[in-house]
This record gives sequence, structure tokens and C-alpha cells, in this order.
Amino acid sequence: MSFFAIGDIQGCYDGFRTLLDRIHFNPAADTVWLAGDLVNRGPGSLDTLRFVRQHPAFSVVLGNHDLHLLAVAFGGASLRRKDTLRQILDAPDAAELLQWLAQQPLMLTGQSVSGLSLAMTHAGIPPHWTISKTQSLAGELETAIREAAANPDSDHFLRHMYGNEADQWKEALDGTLRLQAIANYLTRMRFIDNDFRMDLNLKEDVDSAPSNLKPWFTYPRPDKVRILFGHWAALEGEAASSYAIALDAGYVWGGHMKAVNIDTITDNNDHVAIEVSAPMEQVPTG
Ligand SMILES: [Mn+2]
Repeated sequence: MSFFAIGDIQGCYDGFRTLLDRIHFNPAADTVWLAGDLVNRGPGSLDTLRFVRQHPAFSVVLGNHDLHLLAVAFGGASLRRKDTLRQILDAPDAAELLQWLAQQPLMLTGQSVSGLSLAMTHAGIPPHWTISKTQSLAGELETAIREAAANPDSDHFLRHMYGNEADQWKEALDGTLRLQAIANYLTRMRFIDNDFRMDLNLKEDVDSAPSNLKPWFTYPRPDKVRILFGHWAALEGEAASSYAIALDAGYVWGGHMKAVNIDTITDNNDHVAIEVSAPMEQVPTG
């Protein structure tokens, strides 16, 4: 009856299975939250999707790479040079896998055994969004993604997903820009300024940012919710935050894959983590 959170798998199926062995994963009893980016860059995206879909022990949030796969499958977006998604698109069970993926949420909420309130999204939650507001905005995006998968030929959001223009939340946003802003905050955010505007280009470590930008998780929040997130490999699984817990330790880039034992999270945000290291030969080139 363990409760774990695991960071970005990015198609590193062998590393994922090794990590599950290391935490003595029991599919009949345990709960494991996956922080999104199940697929892409690594060599085992198809096996990862099949395995996660088969086991109800896993709960998933969608990451930017998962959304990219859905945009390619349903929205006519092009594969990029470094993508390793072709194996999914060509698989005999592609339709079932992609429809399953399109039904997954952007956010999970729950409680640890000691009663801490928990939320997970792929990139994080900006400090000016309450948990209930985030839940509601995530729901708008989930609805749009499900409509796209149900009617791929219509003029749906996955045809218009990409845009760095939607880099700051405004209540008045509507239509495509509103959905783009929600997707950007929940799946791409790293640095934000004092007006909570995202810089969607910077992806480096915290020390390299211009002085007007800070990691989203260093701004104070009005609640005490613990936010579990992936996406930011350059953090190497360490966020200096009183409330956020970083899960992406960059396995696909030769780093580590990390599992946090959620029931060990303390009041001051310490927690027990189990990591596996990537074999060097797995590092993608370019
Ligand atoms: Mn990501």
C-alpha cells in the first residue's frame, strides 16, 4: 500500500521498469502518480504507453511531449527531428493508445497518509492560481483535448496548440489563446516574473536566469498544498521550495529517474526519494 510519484519517463521504458523494481512496485496494492512526458526522446515510448495503460495503479498527468504526440496524431502537427514517436503512430494498437492518452488529466489532487494536501501537474502551478482554479482551468483544456480526439477532422485546439504569445494569464483570455495559456502554465512553465509572465525559452538551471525572472516555485503561495512536478530536467530533481517537489532528474539526458515516497513528505518538505541512473549508452545525440 505504497504511494509514489515518478518524474518524466520520456520513453525510457527500461529505466522505468528498473525504478519500479527498486521501489518494490506492487500493481495490486500501490498507487503511483506519473508526472507526464511519458513519451519522446527515449527509445521505448510505445512500451511505456502500453504498460502504463494496462495498470490501474498508475495515475497520469499530461506533459508537453504527450500533448505534442496528440497534436501530431489528431492535429496534423509534424514530427520533429529528435522525436521518437513514430513507433507509437505505426503500432497496431495506436488508435487505442492515443484515445487513452487523450482522456488523461492535466492535474491530479489527493492526500498523503499524514494528511498533506497534494497536487501534481507536469510543469507546476503558478502562485496566483488556487488549487480549485487550477482544477477548473485544467478541466477546460481536458475537455478541448477530448473533443479533438473525438472529432479529429474538426477545427480543434490541437491544431492550434503551439504559441509562445500566450505567456501571461488574464481572466479575459478566451478561445485558442486561453487554452494555449493554460497549456503553457501547466506543461511548459519554468521561470516567471513578478507579474507571473512566463519566459518560454529559458530552460537552464536557476543560476543562469536574468534577475527579473525566478522559478515559479520560489514565489509564496497562500495555501499549504504540496505541488509535485516534472518537466525541468536542469533542476536535477532538486527544487529549493517550501511547497514544491521536483521529480524530473533528467534520466533521458543521462541523469536519473526519481521516485518520491509521498507518505514520507514532512512538514518542511523533506522526503525519501529513490533514484536509478541512466546507462551512458542511452544518452540521445543532439
Ligand atoms: Mn516536459
